[in-house]
Amino acid sequence: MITVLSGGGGGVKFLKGLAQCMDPTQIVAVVNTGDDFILHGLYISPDVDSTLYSLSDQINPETGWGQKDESWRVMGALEKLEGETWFKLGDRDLATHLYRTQRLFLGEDLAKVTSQIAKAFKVKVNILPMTCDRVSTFLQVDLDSFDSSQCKSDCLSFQEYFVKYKCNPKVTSISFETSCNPMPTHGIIEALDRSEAIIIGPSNPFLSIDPILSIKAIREKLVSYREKVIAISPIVDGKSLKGPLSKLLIELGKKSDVVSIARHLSSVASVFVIDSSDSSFRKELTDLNLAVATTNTVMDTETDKVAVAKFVMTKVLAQIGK
Ligand code: FO1
Repeated sequence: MITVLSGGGGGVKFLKGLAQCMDPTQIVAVVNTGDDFILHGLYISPDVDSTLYSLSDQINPETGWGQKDESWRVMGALEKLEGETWFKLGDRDLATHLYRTQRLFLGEDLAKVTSQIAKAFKVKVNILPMTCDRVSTFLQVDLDSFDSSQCKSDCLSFQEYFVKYKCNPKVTSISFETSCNPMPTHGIIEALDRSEAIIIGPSNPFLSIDPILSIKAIREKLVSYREKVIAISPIVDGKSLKGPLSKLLIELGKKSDVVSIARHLSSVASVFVIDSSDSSFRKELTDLNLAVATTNTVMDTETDKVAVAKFVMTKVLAQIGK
């Protein structure tokens, strides 16, 4: 069994490759829900949905989110009503949010609803939302750094920061808000115990992985299993391929390079997979008590995804004696 910690984007690409090079029923994906929010009264879980859609070949390849062959009639009608259309929900995608919201309303938890959607989409990987409790990512931002005339507060929800303000605000800090002591979804701790390796996918460590690690029981398990935790770098040649990671690193006072990412994850991971273009940082990474494996980590095509997964499952697992 292999457990992968993932957000949307790079983590999902890695999972797609992994599902093609091992028995997918032996993969557990622990997915970030810090981006979840309620809009139009609907519960939306973007990273869970990107994982479901990608593993069932339904993802929109152009955007990397939402479903392929989508239509936008509801958004068009909503625009006419001058409703909120900054977060685009396609007609087919809306069915997922309607279904999830209704099941949650009837008392089922997020994990159960996710497994029902996975079954309908014929996804064999076990997708577990990191928690069924609410944990929400918030970003403290500098209001002078962007057009904030419509902005009511300097504390933005993840989707306001990411989609509404297009990652333009300068971030000063990130927090994970919850009203309880969030518990890992049932099955996560057992999966971490039983897994040959735990892989931190190439997702944004601050926005996608940290929310998962904010759940005390998960972080503690990773620290105790550090020897079998492998992190894949989301940085290639000193930059993030997509998304605000590079900009965020600078805003948080760090350098945009693999060393900053490694430093951030070195308490929970012992092996770091980096792109060949960053191999000159090997010495700095080994000084952080990390074993380093180098390959091409860019996953543009299905072949690339499988190649990265195969590299991790053969060379890297051998490196940790599995
Ligand atoms: N991202 C955007 O940049 N613009 C959107 O309008 C948008 C809509 C959307 C709808 C459903 C969904 O599951 C994801 C959506 N995303 C959109 C992506 C989402 O904001 C991010 O991918 C994740 O939250 C970050 O991993």
